[in-house]
Amino acid sequence: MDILIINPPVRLNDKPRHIPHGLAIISRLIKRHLNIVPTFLDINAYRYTEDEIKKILEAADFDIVLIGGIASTYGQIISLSNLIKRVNPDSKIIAGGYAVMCIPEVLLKNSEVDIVCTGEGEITVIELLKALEKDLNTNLSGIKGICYKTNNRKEKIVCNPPRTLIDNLDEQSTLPDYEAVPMNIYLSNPTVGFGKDVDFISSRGCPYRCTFCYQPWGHKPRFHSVDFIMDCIALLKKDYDIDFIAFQDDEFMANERRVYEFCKAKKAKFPDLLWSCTGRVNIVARNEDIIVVMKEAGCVSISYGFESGAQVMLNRMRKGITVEQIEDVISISRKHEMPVPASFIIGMPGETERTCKETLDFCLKNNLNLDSLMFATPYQGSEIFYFALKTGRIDKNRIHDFLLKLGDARDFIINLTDAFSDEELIQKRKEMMEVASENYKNFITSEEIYTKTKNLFGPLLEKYSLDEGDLQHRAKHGSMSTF
Ligand code: B12
Ligand code: SF4
Repeated sequence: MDILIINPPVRLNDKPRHIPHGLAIISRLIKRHLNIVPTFLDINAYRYTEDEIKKILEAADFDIVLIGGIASTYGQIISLSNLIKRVNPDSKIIAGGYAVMCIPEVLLKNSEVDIVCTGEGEITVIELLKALEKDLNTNLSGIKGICYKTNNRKEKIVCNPPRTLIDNLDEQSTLPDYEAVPMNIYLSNPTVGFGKDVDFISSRGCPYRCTFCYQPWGHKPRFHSVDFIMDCIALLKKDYDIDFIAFQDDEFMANERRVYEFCKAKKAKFPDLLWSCTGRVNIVARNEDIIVVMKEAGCVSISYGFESGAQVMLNRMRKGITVEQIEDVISISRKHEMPVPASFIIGMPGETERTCKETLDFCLKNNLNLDSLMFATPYQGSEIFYFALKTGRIDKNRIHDFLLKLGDARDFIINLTDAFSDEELIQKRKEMMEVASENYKNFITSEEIYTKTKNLFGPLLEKYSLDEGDLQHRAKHGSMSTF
């Protein structure tokens, strides 16, 4: 059985920076459990043209194609699946990942995809492939966690019961198949750090319930053990000589005890490796010690979602933090010379002129720029997605058309407020960003930013330089320059 795994492009206006973890995990498991070496077509890394993709598809007659990605890859999954069926009409296309798992029927009705994985892939994909290996048209009714077309008909879609989440990530999942993806490309385009910077996911799920966030992995986070993470770092050091590891977990700090354990082990085993992670305001605000320990263990950046400077908006988003806690985190970070990479959201339901002013005033008071001010975007599966459906902002009969528009949250696609017109909201964001940026420039000079960055990154800063694309990426997404 010939299997093709496709990683569709993400953020075409930027370089490829992020390993496709989900697909690479699946690749390793296929090798392990089916003894098949799948072909990995990383369109995101290589940015192939349609003609090139067509030639690759024509050169081999794949039986199974696996494709998946984050929210904004919905349109790519559809156009690629149409192309695959034109070239290999008998192949079976299986899709998964955030883009499709919560809207399987919409995808199946509007594309050539045959089967959608509606949850974690580890167990489902292997069971499914074992069944299809015997017969591509086998009966799939016994396989949990999938929706599929019966008799290749879009109007005959069946959804089997969901699969429960795996409970032991170390045992039931695995590290990504680094050999399958072009690590040279990913490692030469850093996300947060300098040098050979790799991203890593060490847990799944998040205890919080922010209304703009899709959280299919539950509110009881599951963690890889510290031993597992250390083994992975050892492998990444040995095989790729990495300089930096960026933890992209939903909430890396969800278990503070694990953070301490990780810092201890990391400091002892890989003292020179620098790292960054996701964090949460309420945790750092009440536990200053954790930032000290993390910094001592080589952490150079904790990224936070501040989201708003208006308490009423934080409450509406169910963010579970206060404006005072955010201020505490800013002063704690500055005290310990850590950057403050924070992102904000404009245009959540209930946003008004007044709440925007409160956010801007908050940034001016606390000397923050607003480089990462995102439009509230109802990505599939989030609570605001269902709000947009309920209020008719997304037509329930045209969900597919809406999903095709999804991209970066810097691009306006929908208005969830009652107080602003579309144009007013776009203009408001622009004004807020400009005023905050002017103020920030008066607060800190670029020389001071360089000195602070150098204190954190040490020799790495001299060993590697960032090109214009990296600097722009950092200013937009990493905010490493916000001290
Ligand atoms: C890294 C990351 C990115 C990277 C890109 C990653 C990539 N290579 O594609 C970058 C930084 C570019 C990014 C950007 C954005 N991201 Co992002 N990102 C993530 C992050 C942190 C990790 C993704 C990941 O690797 N997860 C780990 C793997 C193991 O999980 P997985 O991919 O889901 O895979 C499992 C299953 O889904 C399944 N599976 C996956 N693929 C397939 C395929 C098949 C065939 C099958 C059968 C199964 C299967 O099996 C896997 C193992 O169980 C997640 C949050 C998180 N911690 O997961 C957010 C997340 C995916 N991003 C999200 C969003 C909203 C965005 C943005 C739109 C935000 C923005 N500010 O603009 C942008 C999109 C930009 C653009 N223009 O496209 C949301 C998506 C919500 C949604 N409804 O889809 C998430 C979930 C964060 C959140 N909780 O809100 N992101
Ligand atoms: S935004 Fe962050 S803290 Fe909120 S639910 Fe999502 S992962 Fe958790």
